[in-house]
Amino acid sequence: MNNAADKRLIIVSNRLPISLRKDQGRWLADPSAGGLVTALAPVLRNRGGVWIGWPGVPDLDRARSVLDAATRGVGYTLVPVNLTAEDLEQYYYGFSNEIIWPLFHSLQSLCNYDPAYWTAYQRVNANFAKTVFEHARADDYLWVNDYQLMTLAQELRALGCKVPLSFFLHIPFPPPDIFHKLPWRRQILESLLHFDLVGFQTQRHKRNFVHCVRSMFRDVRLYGKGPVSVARLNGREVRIGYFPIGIDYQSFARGAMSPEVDAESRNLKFALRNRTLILGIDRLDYTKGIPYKLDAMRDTLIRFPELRDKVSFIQVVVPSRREIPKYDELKMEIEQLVGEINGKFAEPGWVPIQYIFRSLSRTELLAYYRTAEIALITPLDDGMNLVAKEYCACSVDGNNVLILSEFAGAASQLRRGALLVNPYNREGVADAVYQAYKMDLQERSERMRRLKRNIQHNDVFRWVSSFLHAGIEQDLADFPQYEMDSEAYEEEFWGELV
Ligand code: GDG
Repeated sequence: MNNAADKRLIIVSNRLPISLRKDQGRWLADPSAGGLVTALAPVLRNRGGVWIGWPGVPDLDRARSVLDAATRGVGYTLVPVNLTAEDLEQYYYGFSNEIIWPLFHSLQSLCNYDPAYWTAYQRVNANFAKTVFEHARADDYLWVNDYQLMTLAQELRALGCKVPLSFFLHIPFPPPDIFHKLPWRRQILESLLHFDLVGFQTQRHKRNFVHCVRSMFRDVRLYGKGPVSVARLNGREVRIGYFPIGIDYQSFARGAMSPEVDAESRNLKFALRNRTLILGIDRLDYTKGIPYKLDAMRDTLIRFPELRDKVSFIQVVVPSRREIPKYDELKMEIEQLVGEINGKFAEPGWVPIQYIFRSLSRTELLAYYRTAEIALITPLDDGMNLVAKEYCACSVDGNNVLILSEFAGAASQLRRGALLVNPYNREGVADAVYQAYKMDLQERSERMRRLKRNIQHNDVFRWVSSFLHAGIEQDLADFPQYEMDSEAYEEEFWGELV
């Protein structure tokens, strides 16, 4: 492998980092503003880079000229991959989101193992591989993102691609008892082992992957401790590591102090009549545990009646994947529960749960983060959960309380500052809400100080450089160690290291 600085970077993800829309018959491209793009854009610009993915519209030919213009705007090349309506239905909604998504979040009973989905998944990964191969040069470094593209390396190797290939999984990797339910388990593992580096969010997910590999490939040999290990199999070496994704801390911290957010936050406080705001923000997704959270809020109001009329719980649900029937059923379940709880507890001038079903503007989002005294983030399973980190970065007063599911990847990093809960334990969550409500200022400030320090230090820029370093550098002894709470916690909580 060459020096890291020599290599042009090619990022591959299901979606390009832009969203296309039609305005009065004309296509327009808006750049995405997520943390991943913010962190990767400067690297792509400095090294010269390419981002390959689906532009988000089925009609590729007409969108092509817009992409060329967007490429000039972002400073690196955007290369589209076409997806037909059938591809979208079977590869994206089907295999990726009706099989891998629930299975990898350990919700295997929600999987729909339709064999046609697998065929489509392989076909689309092969299409992606063709486009990548056309654009890759011998001295490139390729970074593939996420569960939609797990068989890409195998397809690229079959085409004769020799460039170093890295893969990062943003969602959890399940333990063997769950993973083995997948009818195509061997093919997926074999494909992943064609990458040179396979990265996970946490040590636990890395360990699950290693256990699955060991259980299926008896002659694999594993070396090394710490964030990155090496697997030797069939004469090849694959690095396997964990790299907890971070946020662009400064942009959230500064944004939360901006005059617009300040004004919005004041309005919000006024509207809530200074009641304690408990905030939940989640995509509409069954992994986020929203109905369990609502049950816990009901339990809170029953067991701790002194909180009635003293707290307002705002649950923002951001629309997502409405094409999948399970998501629509979930929306109805949430709305019914909100109705039931409000019907039972509301009083003149106070409604316990305010439910918002739409995407917030960035100013609104930051104002909610800043204003909420307590955040209640209780996914049933989550790769990381960036909302938890963003909430802390926006804590301008520095005394807000984060209640976090122990099954969010972020929990291993944030356990010392957050109140960790089991989202299935309704009473435990209610106790944590009460504890947060009662917590004195000194404890709140101390906890938030720890959280902010950790999140600021392990930001998204550090994530990008550590992942690139692990994929490109020869010597793993040079690998920067994460300064995290996680190691001891995961050892003790989730068993022995690999
Ligand atoms: C996957 C993994 C992993 C949310 N509501 C609004 C809004 N958001 C933004 C947040 C945050 C992002 O969406 C959500 O990120 P999460 O990490 O919480 O969740 P997933 O979308 O499921 O992401 C996850 C992540 O990948 C990264 O590796 O952490 O585990 O599942 O950035 O700010 N943004 C705006 N309005 C909203 O209403 N503008």
